[in-house]
Amino acid sequence: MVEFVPWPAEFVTRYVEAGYWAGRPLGDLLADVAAGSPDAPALVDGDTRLTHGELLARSDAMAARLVDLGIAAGDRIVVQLANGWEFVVLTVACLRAGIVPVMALPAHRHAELAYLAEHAGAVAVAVPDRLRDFDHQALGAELVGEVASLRHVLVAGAATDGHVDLRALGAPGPAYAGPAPDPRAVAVFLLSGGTTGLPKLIPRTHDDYAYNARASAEVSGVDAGTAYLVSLPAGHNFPLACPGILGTLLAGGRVVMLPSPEPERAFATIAAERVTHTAVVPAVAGRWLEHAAEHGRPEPLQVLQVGGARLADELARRIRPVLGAALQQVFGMAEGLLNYTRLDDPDDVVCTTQGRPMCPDDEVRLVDELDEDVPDGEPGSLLTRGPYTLRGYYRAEEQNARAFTADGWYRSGDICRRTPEGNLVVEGRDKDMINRGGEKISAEEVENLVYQLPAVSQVAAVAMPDPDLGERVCVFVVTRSGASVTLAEIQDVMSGVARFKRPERLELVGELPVTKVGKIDKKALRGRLGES
Ligand code: J2J
Repeated sequence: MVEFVPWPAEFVTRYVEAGYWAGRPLGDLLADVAAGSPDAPALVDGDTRLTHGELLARSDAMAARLVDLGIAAGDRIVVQLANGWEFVVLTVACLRAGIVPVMALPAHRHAELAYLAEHAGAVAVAVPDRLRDFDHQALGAELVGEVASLRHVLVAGAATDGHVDLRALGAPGPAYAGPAPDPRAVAVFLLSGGTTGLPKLIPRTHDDYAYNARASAEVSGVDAGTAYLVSLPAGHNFPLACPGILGTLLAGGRVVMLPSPEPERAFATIAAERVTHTAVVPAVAGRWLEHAAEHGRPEPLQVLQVGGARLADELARRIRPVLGAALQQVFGMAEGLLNYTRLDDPDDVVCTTQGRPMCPDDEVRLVDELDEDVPDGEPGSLLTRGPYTLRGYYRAEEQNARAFTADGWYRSGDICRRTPEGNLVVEGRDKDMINRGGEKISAEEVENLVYQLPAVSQVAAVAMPDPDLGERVCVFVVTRSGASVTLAEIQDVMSGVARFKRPERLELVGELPVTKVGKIDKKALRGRLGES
């Protein structure tokens, strides 16, 4: 079994007794649904349509073939797939056989994938053949040459060079008949939003993730009649399990996969597939509002979940009138805690708050710098524990000492205020992260990369406000005397990481401001950006 920081025994007892942890692996729960309504539609990707029975059969066939390849329960696969049926079948196959997917993003490049494969000790990487002019299959081959544990490249598309054809693995065939995984074991690894130089792995167990998905489905009104559209990258926690793919499948509903949230195609798909629910980030909600104002509503959409970054109140208020769907704000994190506005909340709550915890046993504290609770209504830094919130990142003792209190509270780094009726409003953050349209970027990671340039003496990455994406990355740079550096050179030195992390503005300065304790004063730097 993969090691992770366990919940203390008294919490385990509490979560089991309250019924949050059902003691069933996710794959078994999905099999129950398939057994109960085998002919109900489960998955749509273009012309590919699978019922719940067919989805399970394909996943079980894939699980059997993965095992034949020598991939065993507890082994890790780095998954970097576009939103398509292969993503869902592979994920379910892994859940059935206890193989643990590490959820990477299509935007990731060599640096992230090599690190993830190495850190997780992955035996395989699953990639598209090509995507947006990038040869993922070639990158996969490179990784196998570099990372000692990696043995297989699984390719969704035209596999070459002895790589494994993922679509063939998912063709109907003999089903996996091995043991089901332990419900307390890790089911998937998600990636942390990133405040450190390298992304951290978030272990989610079968018990906690199944609860995450089931309870989310209930809170967002997802049931057997739901058609849920996935247009955010499927490996993100939000579209994967809040309620996303897993919550919809567990409820007996139908999942519709689309590679991007581009409004024209998304609206056409919503109409053609009778989509009832979907999830977007605020930047996408903004584009959908613009599109709808000109071309009409995305009918028959009923519920639009918006989360991942702060939704401006003005935008929130336009959603129902312009898009014709109920808004549900989601303030979530891959580490666990999910806050939702409820579908029967008054408009004011839905449009001006980020909701409240999903579970009665979610514990939330808002604290000051000394970890003392702030008075009611005052902003404080959010600490949380609960039945689906991790107790530690995977193999990250040093970071865990900083990211968790001694008694197991996770420090989310978000500054929130609690309204008198108990909803949270996100007011800012005290973590060194940039939130570019919902994609999280660690300032430290950017800085480490920029320091590779010999001309750079000092660098600070900060969020610059942006009308479309909320924030973009700006770097303030002090060069060595006589040296110079350009934005193009900085972007170039970052060519081995996801494009969304690359700075989009460079400010050359003579020196960086420092705080009283001698740290770079990023607040002052952000202030300067606001002025220009
Ligand atoms: C402000 N900040 C928000 C919101 C997340 C559902 C929804 C989102 C995520 C997610 C997720 C925010 N307003 N509504 O996993 O299941 C910022 C906070 C938070 C961080 C977590 C889900 N919703 N955020 O965004 O792990 O700073 O998860 O701590 O990617 O996003 O990022 P991530």
